[in-house]
Amino acid sequence: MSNFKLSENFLWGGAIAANQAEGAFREGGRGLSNIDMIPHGTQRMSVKLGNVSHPVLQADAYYPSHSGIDFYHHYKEDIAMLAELGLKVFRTSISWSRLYPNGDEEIPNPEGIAFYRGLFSECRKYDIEPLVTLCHFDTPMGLVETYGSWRSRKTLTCFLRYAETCFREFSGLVKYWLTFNEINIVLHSPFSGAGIAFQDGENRNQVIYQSAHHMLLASAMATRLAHQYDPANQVGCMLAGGSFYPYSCNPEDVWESVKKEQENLFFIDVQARGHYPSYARKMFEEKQVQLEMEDGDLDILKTTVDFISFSYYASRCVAADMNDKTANEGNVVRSVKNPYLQTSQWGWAIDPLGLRITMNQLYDRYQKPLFLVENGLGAKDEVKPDGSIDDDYRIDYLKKHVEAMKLAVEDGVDLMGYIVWSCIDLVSASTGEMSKRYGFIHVDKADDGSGTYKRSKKKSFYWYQKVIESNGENL
Ligand code: BGP
Repeated sequence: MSNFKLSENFLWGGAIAANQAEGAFREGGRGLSNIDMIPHGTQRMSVKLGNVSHPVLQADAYYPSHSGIDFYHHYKEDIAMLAELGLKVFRTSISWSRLYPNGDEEIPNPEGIAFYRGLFSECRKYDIEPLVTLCHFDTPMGLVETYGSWRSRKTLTCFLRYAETCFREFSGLVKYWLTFNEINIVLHSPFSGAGIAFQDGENRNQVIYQSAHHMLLASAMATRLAHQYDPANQVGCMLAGGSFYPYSCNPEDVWESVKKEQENLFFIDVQARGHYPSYARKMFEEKQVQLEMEDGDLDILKTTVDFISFSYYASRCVAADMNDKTANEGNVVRSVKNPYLQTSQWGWAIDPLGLRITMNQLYDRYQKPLFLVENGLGAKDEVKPDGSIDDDYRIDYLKKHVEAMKLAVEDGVDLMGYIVWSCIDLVSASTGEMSKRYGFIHVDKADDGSGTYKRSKKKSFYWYQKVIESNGENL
């Protein structure tokens, strides 16, 4: 156990995302987003991965994002509870289609702006700093259908209009921004990650990396705009983190882990360093990708982010021959089972030391402040007859990860803050379930959508309250 003390202005936080929490999918003038098209159940994966070329809403399917946890109507009550929890920072995202219902309008929807003004003002009322992601997996369906989402530069133009609206309208209320949540997830889950639905016969790598090029341009241009609007604005990129371990010390396995690490960090390399990495040429050649660029694109990419944010749930493990190993099921990033690690009920490896490793590696590579904006345990909770929830397993997971995080800071990593996913139960991004719960606050809603949406505090709520109060001393 470390005696090291975190700085007094360390940002302890909790996170949610619009698409998993707000619900009210057709209220306040909001348009449909890609996530609204992803059903719960057997069809989920094919839509999510982009294998359905033109997803449409089916009358007999259940779509968890349509109701979320109804944060849209509960936000005042929720923020009051988060203030009681002691949060210094609250991470959420803006639903793009609430501001631009189709995505390509000239003028934003005033009701959408009013909603987020209300939300961010509510945070400020309690001295909670909002950390806002512009695009947490949701892209307006209008842009998906009309332009093929990020494969078109038209989407980049629309995104910049949207980003500028956010910087203008929420100026003075928000100063910490993230451009794209887990930008590298576009490789693994293209439709949920970036609204990319494949058409027959396409070179999928070409589509993904061309779209990524547009997203990287969008991120750099939005960063520049944010700084122009207000020099106090700080903008980060966001990585689905977790180092890739080699399965063994066989150099073939080690080389595989180097390649996977590069593939994973490719996007952040551009956002943090301002240019395509040295390994990009060979990687594109192998994947038969030929990027279309316009004059000036490489200059645009030179605007880099202020900080590197990342999520950490688990480390990954890879081998040269993945086929003769047991796969680590349940995670969108392909990984083999690490024989040294236990897994969660959803098969995600539990590896607190992996957090220290990941943080050291990221900081060594980029030398920019890090911000851990998602860490937590998805688990089934039991509500006892008296209404209490004893989630000691969640406390145990978080305690070990906070300890590892503190050790990494002691190692010399510059870390702005630690944010738990999620402060309130919400819809799982991967499975669409409610029963994969992460929160300190329980929400009475089941996988089929039934429930009262009533909020109640779990045991972990009181634990995290003490952690924040003691600035990470009382674990
Ligand atoms: C990250 C996403 C979040 C969140 C989290 C937990 O990938 O940024 O949106 O959902 O993972 O994953 P899941 O909900 O699939 O358990």
